Amino acid sequence: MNIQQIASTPFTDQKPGTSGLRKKVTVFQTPHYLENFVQAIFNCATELKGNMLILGGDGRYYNSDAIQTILKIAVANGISHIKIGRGGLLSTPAVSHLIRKYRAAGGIILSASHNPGGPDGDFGIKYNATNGGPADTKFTDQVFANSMTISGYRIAEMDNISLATAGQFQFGETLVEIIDPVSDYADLMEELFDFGQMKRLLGSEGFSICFDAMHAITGPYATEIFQQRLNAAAGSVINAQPLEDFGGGHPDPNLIYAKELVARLNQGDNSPNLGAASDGDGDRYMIIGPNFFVNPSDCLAIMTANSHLLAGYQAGLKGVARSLPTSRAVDKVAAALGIECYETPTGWKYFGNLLDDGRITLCGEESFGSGSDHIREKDGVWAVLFWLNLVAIKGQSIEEITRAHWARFGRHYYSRHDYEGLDSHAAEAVMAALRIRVKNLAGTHLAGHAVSSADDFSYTDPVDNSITDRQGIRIIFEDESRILFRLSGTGTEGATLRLYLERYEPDPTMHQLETQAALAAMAAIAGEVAQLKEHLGRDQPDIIT
Ligand code: G16
Repeated sequence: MNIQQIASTPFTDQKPGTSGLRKKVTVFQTPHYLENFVQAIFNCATELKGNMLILGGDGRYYNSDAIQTILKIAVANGISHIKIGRGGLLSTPAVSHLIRKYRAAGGIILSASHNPGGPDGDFGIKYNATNGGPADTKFTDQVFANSMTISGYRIAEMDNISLATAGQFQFGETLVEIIDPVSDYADLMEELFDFGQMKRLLGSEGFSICFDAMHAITGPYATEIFQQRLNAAAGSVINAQPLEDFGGGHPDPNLIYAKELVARLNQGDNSPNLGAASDGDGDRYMIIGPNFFVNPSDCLAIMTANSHLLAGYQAGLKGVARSLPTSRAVDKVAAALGIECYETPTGWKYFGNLLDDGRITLCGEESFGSGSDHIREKDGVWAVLFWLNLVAIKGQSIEEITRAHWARFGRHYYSRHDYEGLDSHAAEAVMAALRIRVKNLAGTHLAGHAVSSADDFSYTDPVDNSITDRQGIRIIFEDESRILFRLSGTGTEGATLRLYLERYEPDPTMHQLETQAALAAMAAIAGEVAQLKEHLGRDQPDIIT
């Protein structure tokens, strides 16, 4: 096997964000761009040498090309065994599981998650470590530093291999295996949930589901699990074929982008009983019932309150965690259960230590993600199975389960307002001004609402004591309402300011309000405190979820 050493010069913009390096496809196509970054990963993850690597992606445009390139660099860097999903496909949760199951040293996932794909769309690359979870900030900082000084990369001189069918190839010292992307993951799901119970429900008169794979990675997974293993009716999984451009859609499972699903669920008596959608790489999900949406923060709280009913979680929960901007609905449940509830910065990587240290069993985020200690990623299909199994056990609808939860724990009205495509300097100016403003807010009143505390969130990891600061401005009111501001770390163009609004309502007679109406006072306070109109020239968000 001939190994070439190719000289290259550093790119200055290869700093990973909330979840890996995300850029336009055209940026990744720049000569040496992908190669430099991948070599920087191998330079830092020295444990990969002589060990196993898992490799796959969400099937978006450039996925197959990138896999061939990464494979050649991996061979040249002495990786002894590489497992690649057939067709170059692997969901993010499946990669996490495969790393753990086969004791691989790490995994490379090609995805820009819920961002659109295609030649003018987005691409991304993430590295997951030996525990199966997203590499921590210490590692991604090292990769960034390495990318800034890199002088070249090693690449094996070999032809492209066929990814189309399962099989094995030997290249020098490296065994390359093309594997079924679905079966190991589907087997794991059978261990965690009661497939018999769900089969009976799906076989009963008048019960049906609709899973919208949004032409992204979960199509093959959902088809195998729901239609083959659980006998859901043919056609229960829609948009099941992964496409390079996601069919021109935006593979983000929310009420705005999962339009076809929402229309099917809102067609009266003929509506399926449970609707679900998942994103580009299969870690996000949305759950809806007929004319009823469950916000992701409530999802985590409801899962926490009911997990003891599910086969895989009957031993009880060690603890739970949520990211800072996720509503505090789960905090109420944790308090009732007498378990710890951790508050982390945004980014699944911050749950890794808590999971590895056995401190938590469930965790989740407002950004349509929930997960458990079965892997080290959030997991869309797992979450949908959790809900389906819960419906089978309780014999209640999604809406009934959610309303009963609110009646018991109170309702957290919650919404996220996104201001997209901002000039980065203007967005930074909003945050800089807020950092100053919050210093003096505690003990004051904003539009008649008493502020109990206000700060820029700093997180001390209880396991390794590492400190991550400047993670978001939070203003907390005496009535338990909250306002938070932070900049997104996953965009590829300009900046996105996220404003998170929350109001706690313990009184069940007040649980019927429309969400935006319930949060109108908080939205007005937020606009005033951050002087959004003055800084951004806008007073309305682009996206409300
Ligand atoms: C990623 C992270 C999540 C985070 C989300 C949004 O999800 O894994 O932890 O909540 O981005 O991040 P931001 O608010 O910085 O845009 P995904 O599904 O995009 O990989």
